[in-house]
Amino acid sequence: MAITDIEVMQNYIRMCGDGWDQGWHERNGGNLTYRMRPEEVEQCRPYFKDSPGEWVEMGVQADNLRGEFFISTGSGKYFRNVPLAPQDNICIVEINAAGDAWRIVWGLEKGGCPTSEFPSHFLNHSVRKEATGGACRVIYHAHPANLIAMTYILPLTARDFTRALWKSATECPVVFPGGVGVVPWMVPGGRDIALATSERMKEYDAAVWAHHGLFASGPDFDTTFGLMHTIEKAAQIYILALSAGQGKILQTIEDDQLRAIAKDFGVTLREEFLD
Ligand code: 2HA
Ligand code: ZN
Repeated sequence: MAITDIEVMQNYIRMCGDGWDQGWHERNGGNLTYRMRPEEVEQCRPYFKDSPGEWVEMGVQADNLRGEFFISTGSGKYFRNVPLAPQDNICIVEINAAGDAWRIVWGLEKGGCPTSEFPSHFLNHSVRKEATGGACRVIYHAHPANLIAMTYILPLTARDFTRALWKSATECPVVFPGGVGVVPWMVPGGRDIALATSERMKEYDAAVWAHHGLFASGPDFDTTFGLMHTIEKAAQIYILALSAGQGKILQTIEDDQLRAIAKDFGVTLREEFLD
């Protein structure tokens, strides 16, 4: 028995491999964090280091994440390598009692620290935990090419992106009835982009980073991966249709058709995004 035989670790590792297989994680692109359930922490605790790492301040703070444990990809590590050598490419971090620092309790055996986007993940976990009554556990950042391409040709507003995506595939209004947020281009890795993203994540469960990628959130690995996958698939259809039609669209899903989907599937669309 090894820590990587524990179900939560297996599911986390599988998601990293799935993201690589989709082509969303060139080089060290993207990052994944999971807020562990207490029983998962107890399952993993026998494998924790005898002496954990030093506390490292994050530059951000969250009261509702004091004492939590997260699984995180490592900064500079490649998703491709996670299934091959999880112990060297991912880690488990503990958050301190003040909610403003982490320390490594397992993993990154050849050195390193959690993802460079840990401040963004951390604040997103905080606002999504609050917004979902504790249900949200996964924050996933990837670099899906078609969605990134859309950020060069559409106005960078939540309304424009949500409408374009909803109209690009019939399942979209059902999968993300609340729409997607948009963060303008910013320098990645720091406090400012973390704060800007978490502001969007108060309202949306996914946020586009202009010319960079997408943050998606959810209660479990399948739902979160599925949200990333659905958004990127819709973006691909949008780009394919515009490219094939040389910018001309002959027909699309009309607003009343979006309303009809919402009615039959029992979801509430963000009304201000409809005409
Ligand atoms: O981890 O994706 O945004 C590399 C990145 C930074
Ligand atoms: Zn990135």
